[in-house]
Amino acid sequence: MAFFNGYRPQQILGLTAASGSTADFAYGELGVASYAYELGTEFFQNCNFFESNILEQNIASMFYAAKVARTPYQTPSGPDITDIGLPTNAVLPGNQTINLSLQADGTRFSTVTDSTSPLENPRQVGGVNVYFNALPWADAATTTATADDGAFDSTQESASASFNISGVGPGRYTIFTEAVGSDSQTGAVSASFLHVLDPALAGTVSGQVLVAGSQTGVPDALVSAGGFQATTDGQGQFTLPLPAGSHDIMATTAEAATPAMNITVTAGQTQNLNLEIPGRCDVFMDDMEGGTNGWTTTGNWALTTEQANSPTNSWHDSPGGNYPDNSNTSLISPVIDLSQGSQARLYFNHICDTEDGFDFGIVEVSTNGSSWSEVYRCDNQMAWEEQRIDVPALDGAATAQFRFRLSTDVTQTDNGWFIDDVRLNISGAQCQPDDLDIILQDGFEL
Ligand SMILES: [Ca+2]
Ligand SMILES: [Ca+2]
Ligand SMILES: [Ca+2]
Ligand SMILES: [Ca+2]
Repeated sequence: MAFFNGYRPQQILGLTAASGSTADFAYGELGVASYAYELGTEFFQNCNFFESNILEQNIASMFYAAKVARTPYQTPSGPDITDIGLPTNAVLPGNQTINLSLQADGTRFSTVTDSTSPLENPRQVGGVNVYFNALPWADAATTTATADDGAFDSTQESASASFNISGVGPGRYTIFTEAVGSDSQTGAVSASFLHVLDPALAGTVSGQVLVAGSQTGVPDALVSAGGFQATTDGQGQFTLPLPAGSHDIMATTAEAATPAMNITVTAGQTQNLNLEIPGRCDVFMDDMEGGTNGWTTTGNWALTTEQANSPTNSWHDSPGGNYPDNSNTSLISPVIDLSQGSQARLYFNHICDTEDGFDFGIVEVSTNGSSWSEVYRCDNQMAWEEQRIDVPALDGAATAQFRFRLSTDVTQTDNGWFIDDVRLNISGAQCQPDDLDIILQDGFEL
């Protein structure tokens, strides 16, 4: 569970003695394995901060806790299935093969209880099993996957499995899959739906996902309508059977999304649909090597060569020493026009060398230069790291700004906050297809 949120796993006594808690009751009276997540940075957390930071950091861990609840002391040491690839989760009935591509990962298990040390004790993946519409422990028929590189002999493996659905009638089915360690310990069960549609009541949408304004197909894009979805192939092509009727269809990549509204699907017919994905572009970018570049500051913020992510400069709140107590100083971005921008996202690299739990680096955004909303905070982070923060509050803002504010308490100081390689990245009409900086998805650049 700690793999997902980076929190430190420990007995509750390691933090504070708390007898009579719900953990005591659940374990003592009911024998239920019991955990508490100590969430957040304050007892009364700001709701926006909770939703944009704490929830995002923890939801995957909580899903995992639910997935291993049946055998919580055993299952987590087995390898996990990290991806179930299905070309489409909706098909028409018939004698056909369903192909799955699966990723298994044994590196998430660790006995390290110190959140800053590397994980250790990875588990070797010994196999991957697939079960059609039955849980593994329900005497289900097993389909054994094969390792894509020929052998299950390492801690991370790609595997493929296929099974035939001849004779399977219309309905919604569940494909369960689990990885097995080389020590025979099975990991958490993961699942995906397979919809077998009634051919008398279903049609098909088929087409291509393209980079806007081009003929370039987008591979591995998700095309979805409600719970029905297909993934594009290497040329951006997809085929998605859907129930007859009107559908809002969405094409999504890691970086952008585009809808096609009110598409009518007619039973027994195939309809062509191409979807154009808008590009993304940087509207602001600074590696701190070209002077102040429109930034303004309060307090002692200055360009420094003490530390840098890109050689040789970064911004720093307190050059030449530690920050003072009771600091409240900011590095403020220039005003940026995002009136035609959407899905705004802020990237920056930083060292946040502050007193753990008491002094904070805080990122805030504003659309008017006077009221600011917190979107991120850090403390006690001693090495350079890149942060990516979705900042939807800036979408469409004609006068968008963000700032890095150092806030410290009454005692104990540290070196402070270093900021480098900042960029503000958006989607939407502001990014024209002929823009040289369009980035469609990681590793795919025009
Ligand atoms: Ca292998
Ligand atoms: Ca730099
Ligand atoms: Ca302090
Ligand atoms: Ca300093």
